[in-house]
Amino acid sequence: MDSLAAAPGTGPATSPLPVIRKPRPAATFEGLPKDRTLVMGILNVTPDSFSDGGQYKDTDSAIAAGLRMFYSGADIIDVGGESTRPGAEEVTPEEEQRRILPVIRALVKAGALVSVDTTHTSTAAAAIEAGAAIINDVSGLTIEPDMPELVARTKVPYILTHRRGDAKTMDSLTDYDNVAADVVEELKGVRDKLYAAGVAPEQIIVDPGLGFAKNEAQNWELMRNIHQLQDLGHKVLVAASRKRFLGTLLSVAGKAAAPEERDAATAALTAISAAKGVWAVRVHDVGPSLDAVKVAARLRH
Ligand code: PMM
Repeated sequence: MDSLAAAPGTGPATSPLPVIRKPRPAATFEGLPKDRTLVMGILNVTPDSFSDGGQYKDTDSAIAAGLRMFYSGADIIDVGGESTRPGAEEVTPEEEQRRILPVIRALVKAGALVSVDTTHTSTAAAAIEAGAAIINDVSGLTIEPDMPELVARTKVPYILTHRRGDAKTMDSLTDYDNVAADVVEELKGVRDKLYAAGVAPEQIIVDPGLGFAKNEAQNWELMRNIHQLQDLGHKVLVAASRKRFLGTLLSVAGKAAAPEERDAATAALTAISAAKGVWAVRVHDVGPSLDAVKVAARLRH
């Protein structure tokens, strides 16, 4: 059996690395299932992500968590090295790459389809070199102007997330006339920058950016009107997993539910998103969402 990392690759889920199966050819974007909504598992290799804080802060435990998600059926593993939660501190691209590149290489070697969650062009380029097949950029192109050129040149799918401002300012930028219509208009504006750089329409996946410059009511309003994003003609990704608006919904005696208490509500939103025909959901807890998308697919067909 080939080992993917320096650490021994045996043992149950509680040991540093799960059993590592034989390396397989990496999955391809074109090879993803087309008869149901896809499940993207979240792998934040950060010490400060809001919802799984500190869980995967070293390479081996991150690889182990990614492999567990892959073997439990995640279609895509989304690997990120910088927390994007409101108020988070920025990390340098060098530190971000130090965290994520070994993890990406190991998951690709195991046969997983990996997306890279980054706002930095240099990190996206290095991740593609390491085998990542999708760029997941939550910046909405507000940070690095050369990202469209990289997307055009590499021809990889690109997740275009709606947002306003940065991690420090977004919570104060929630004035919309009509949140769904405004998000669609603003996404169109950013999409035009991608088109101008030569990115093809089928490369673009749009994301409403739940929680990024949206208050609780606006997140629900966007979920209710997700068809308006679908009408843009691109694939749509919904990333609601463990977000603050779910914590607020599930509050008890005025106290928001903790992130790890939001997984059932996340799976409920996955089922609803899948019933609405979105392309993919991005979630922390892969198993229940995978069941939910199968239920929705069975009902639809
Ligand atoms: N949210 C976070 C991180 N990455 N990517 C996309 N495409 N959409 C999102 O809404 C999104 C994202 C922040 O949440 P996390 O800390 O749980 O990863």
